[in-house]
Amino acid sequence: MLRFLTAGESHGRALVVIVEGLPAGLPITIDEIRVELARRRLGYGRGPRMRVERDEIVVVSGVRHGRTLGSPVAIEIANTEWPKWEREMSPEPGEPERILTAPRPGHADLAGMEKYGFVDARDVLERASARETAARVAAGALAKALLARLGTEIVSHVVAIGAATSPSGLRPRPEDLAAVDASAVRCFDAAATDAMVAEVKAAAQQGDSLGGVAEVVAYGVPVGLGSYVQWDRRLDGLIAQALMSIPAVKAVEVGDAIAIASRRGSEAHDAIFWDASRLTYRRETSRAGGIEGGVSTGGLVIARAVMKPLATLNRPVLATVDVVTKKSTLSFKERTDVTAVPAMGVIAEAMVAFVLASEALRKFGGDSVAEFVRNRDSFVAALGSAPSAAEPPGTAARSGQR
Ligand code: EPS
Repeated sequence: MLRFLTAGESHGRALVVIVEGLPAGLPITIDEIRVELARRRLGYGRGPRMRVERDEIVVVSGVRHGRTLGSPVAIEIANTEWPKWEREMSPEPGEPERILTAPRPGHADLAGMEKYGFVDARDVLERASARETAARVAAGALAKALLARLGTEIVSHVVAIGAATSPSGLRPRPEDLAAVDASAVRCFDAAATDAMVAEVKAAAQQGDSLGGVAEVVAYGVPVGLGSYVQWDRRLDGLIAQALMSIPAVKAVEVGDAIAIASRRGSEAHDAIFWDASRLTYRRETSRAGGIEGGVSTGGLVIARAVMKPLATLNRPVLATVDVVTKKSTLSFKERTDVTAVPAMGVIAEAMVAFVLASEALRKFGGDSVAEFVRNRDSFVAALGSAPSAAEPPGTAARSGQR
């Protein structure tokens, strides 16, 4: 089983992630992790912290001479702003300099304060902050490295920020990722990039924030990941949970689900063809997002994460209540991003990578990467000789095929 746990507060000393269950012998470099973390900082509309903070990483365990050992991989990502926060965030007994008593509507502040019995919103926001996603992206870098052994590659791109959208159906391939990352908002279309930047500028001028949509596309996903046999093993369900867990994501779409809802069944599914030359089934559309019955079909896995506008505003206008005086007031003002949709796409890649890697390990198993890949190869080889319609079940063995 592959799993990861993160720890760390937004302005604490560091974030920590432990990834357990990776097979031994997986080549991984600190640079690969660093590159993914740097991608998460991209995007026009990010706040000032993205310019001052650096993601300094230390691989604490589980990797030796550029290969995993099969033991838990622990990674620490230092918060370089820590010296500024050391007093306010000290683990030693003491009092904060200032307490935040006017929770921000839409943020975890008030529900968290009531749930855990805090009067200082900082006790909530420090962990609820999306800073934690840096640790997820580090875990995702490991998952991507494992998937790369199977030839599985994952890309994301921004398809909407505010009212600006990219042309529908436009879908970057792995070789396009550098071009996507070069767009100011990680959008694959130049005109849409300009429109999105204009949206962000306009919102920024008014001290407001924006949401949007990022699409994740996974290429080369093996057939057979996930299962219909139990509710919590469906691949689309696992992907939806993983994406929905990203802060501010409030909806997830797999394939063309929303458009399909208003179509007839005859227009909603992906017809199946047999490719005799490659001994494989083929679908010419990917309306189901590469998942049928909770199982990957071998086609493109496509999911979209929908992000609400960030709850922290540079010009707080939403009414709230001071939790001490119970008087109406405006929420406290924090330094913030105008939008984080471009970064959310990178985090969504990491989350989808983690789910796919975890399900691939469940399907193929193996304590070393070599064993894992061998198991996949033997599964795929058997698929090619699986009984076809021309050869009903039971005849394959007789004809000498296995
Ligand atoms: C965040 C608020 C901002 C973002 C932060 C997430 O932080 P601060 O309040 O310190 O300015 O910059 O994101 C990150 C630090 C990061 O690395 O992504 C929030 O409230 O979620």
